[in-house]
Amino acid sequence: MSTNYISIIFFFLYYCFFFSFSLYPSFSSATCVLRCDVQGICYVAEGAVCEFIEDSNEDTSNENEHERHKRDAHQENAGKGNNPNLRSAIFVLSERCQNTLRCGRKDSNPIKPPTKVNSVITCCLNCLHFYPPCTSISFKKSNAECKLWNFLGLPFNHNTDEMIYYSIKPYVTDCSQIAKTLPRSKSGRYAVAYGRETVLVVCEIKDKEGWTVLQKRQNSSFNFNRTWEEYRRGFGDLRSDFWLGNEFIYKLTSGGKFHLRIEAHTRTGNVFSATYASFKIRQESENYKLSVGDTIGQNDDGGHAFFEASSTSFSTYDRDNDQNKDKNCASEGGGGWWFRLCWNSCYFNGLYTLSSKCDINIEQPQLSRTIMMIKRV
Ligand SMILES: [Ca+2]
Repeated sequence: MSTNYISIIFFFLYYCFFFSFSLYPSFSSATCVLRCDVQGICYVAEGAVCEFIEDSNEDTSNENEHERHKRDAHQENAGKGNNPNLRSAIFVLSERCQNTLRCGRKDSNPIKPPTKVNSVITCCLNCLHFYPPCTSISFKKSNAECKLWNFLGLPFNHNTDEMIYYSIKPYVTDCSQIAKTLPRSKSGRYAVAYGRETVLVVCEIKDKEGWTVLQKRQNSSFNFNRTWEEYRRGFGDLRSDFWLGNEFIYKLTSGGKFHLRIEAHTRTGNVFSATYASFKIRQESENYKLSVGDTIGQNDDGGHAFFEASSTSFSTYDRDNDQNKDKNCASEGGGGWWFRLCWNSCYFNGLYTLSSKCDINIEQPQLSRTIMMIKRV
């Protein structure tokens, strides 16, 4: 199938997506869709509700932008982004963040110095231009100052009468699609579509393959002994230690086939890793039951130690779904996981200091950092 046909299908799905939202007046009234053709000319999509008029005089005073144009000269005819497909995005008027993991935290500085632009649309276009890492904009009405940000949602203590915040609504749903659509993308945080929401995820991108990170721990200091609700919604900080959230993992993995990749570092400096042929979890009413395939990597080791068995339910200290009648495995070692009979304390979310029972080869290591990530296949 040629790229053009794929683009047409994308646009069709995209419009269906948008018009399905237009059934919700409160949402559509805050939605503005910008479309950019292959010549890089952008316009407001038909049927979209925008509260401002596009001004074609883009700010060109920024030296870095100029340098970027020169560097990306071969893409000039296709617009200013990494890929013309991704220049078509919905900017959704940001709502206040209630969940800092989903929305991302406001970084202390914008991703580039503020610029003066002619309109908020120009500011949005600049964000598309730098997507990724730009995922949202702020536009100050009084002095037309445009800032590009790497977070989603309106920050707290913010006066919306003076400022406009918009977030991008992308139509990529995971890091695999980002790596394919954006050939020069690097590991980092990206915005992906998640039903009606836009969420930030962490992508590990190697050899043009994108992995969506589900879990990351860099040391034992951050508390992973959390409630069912916290594991359901996700917790932590995408820039350091986090659990992406069972509900998100369920919805993501139910939409395709994924490989799972895990890596565990021990305190003694060893690394255990494995790639599994498949990974999926069921919905909450089925306790996010695990379905994981066999390991497939050439140099896999220790993979068997991390999952007691497929078809085990997720448990937390306040929700016992394991098959041990005498106790709650999650209460014993801390943290949420897919426990069966509690013999495995080598799971990634437990108390690292109690993980000495890990039975990986002949060693009995304590974990020092771990990562779990999935790739669409
Ligand atoms: Ca039990």
